[in-house]
Amino acid sequence: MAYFTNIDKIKYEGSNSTNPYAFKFYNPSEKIGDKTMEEFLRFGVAYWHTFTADLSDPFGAGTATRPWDKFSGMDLAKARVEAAFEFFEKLGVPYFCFHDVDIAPEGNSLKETNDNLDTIVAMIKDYMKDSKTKLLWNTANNFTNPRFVHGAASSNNADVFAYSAAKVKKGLEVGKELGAENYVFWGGREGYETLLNTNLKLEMDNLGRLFHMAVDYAKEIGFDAQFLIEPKPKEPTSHQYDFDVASGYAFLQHYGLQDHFKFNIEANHATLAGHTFEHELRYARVHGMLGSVDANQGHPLLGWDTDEFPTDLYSTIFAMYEIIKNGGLGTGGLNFDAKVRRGSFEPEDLFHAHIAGMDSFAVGLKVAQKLIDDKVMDGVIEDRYKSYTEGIGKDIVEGNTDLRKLEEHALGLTEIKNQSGKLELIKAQINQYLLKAYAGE
Ligand code: XUL
Ligand code: CO
Repeated sequence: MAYFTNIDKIKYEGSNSTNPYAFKFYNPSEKIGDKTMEEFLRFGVAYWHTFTADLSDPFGAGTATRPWDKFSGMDLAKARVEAAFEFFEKLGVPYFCFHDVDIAPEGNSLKETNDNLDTIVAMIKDYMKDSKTKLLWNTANNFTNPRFVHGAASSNNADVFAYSAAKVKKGLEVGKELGAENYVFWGGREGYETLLNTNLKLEMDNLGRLFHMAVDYAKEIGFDAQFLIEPKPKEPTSHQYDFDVASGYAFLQHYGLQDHFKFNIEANHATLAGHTFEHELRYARVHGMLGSVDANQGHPLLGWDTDEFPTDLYSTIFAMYEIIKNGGLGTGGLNFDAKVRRGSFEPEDLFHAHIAGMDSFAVGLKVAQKLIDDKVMDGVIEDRYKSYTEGIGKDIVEGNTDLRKLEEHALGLTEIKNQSGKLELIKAQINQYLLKAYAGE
């Protein structure tokens, strides 16, 4: 059955197009540097926001009108698969992502839940045979059900630890079955509400234990997806253990897991942690830990995870700068972990939202590549740090000095000369590059 009957395949029509169902900047076959846009951007649709969510919020009921909502139970799950593959095809996206509970309803027992999953996974596998859309990643939702009230792998209750482990085990099997290129761990409940009743050390140790078991099991079943941790500082917990990339990286190193994981970085999680999106990307990149991206944006006036579709072009430029410098995302991609606003409740809005996000990242890619080619930031950076390429600076970075020698150097200085950081010049140049890209220059 078709669900988006009034919408044809979305094509690239260029920046002068007035067709709302066309890409204005995302031209999949256009070469940027040594890759096509499609190869670089590796877009993914988030199943939960696009096919499962009803747009409810803590203050009000769902508003979404979805043609598949006339079904319920397993029929609804099947209708969503049909709708999803029609959507992927029409949008021309190479990837999708899901949690276990997004694709199949939970049963009355774990066994029944797994049976439901098996049925839908088999259906998805069938659809994937005739589709170009692949699974970027899957994950276990170990946060929604009331059993996870005190956490999942970090719960005080060992039975809940076991239940979480069982869901991760099934998730790895499903990922293998569908050829997932990555497997994500987002610890929505892996944190605490208050320290007053929390054994922080045991909870973190247990989280480390679950990750080790997952690494071992994936190896055992021959599932070679890249494992990804998705940091978020808070919400729903008041403190999440994978707070940001820096604390997540420390965690991985402490538990000897750093060779088995990379990070899935979400823009809105970065801003919740008090960082910019590009800070998290840079931090992961320079440590060789940048794996994938949840592409969205927060609202500057709201202090929670609003998961808006990414339309801020400065943000997409700075993100793509990091991704290009990383040599791309490897097996990762740009998953739209983003939802249409509660007022954008019509099915068509799902297309407008994804087109907006894809076009915004296409502009980001084009501008970032030009900024890199012309060394707009890199030239300034090279120049700012040139004191480390000769003399005492060279000795410092090559480890040929010590405090005594440095004191000797400092005592001999008559004048210390600093130079401008040129921030306003760089910002003006970025604007110029952005506007030139609009003009197609
Ligand atoms: C929640 C969030 C999740 C993860 C996957 O903030 O980002 O949807 O991406 O569990
Ligand atoms: Co996310």
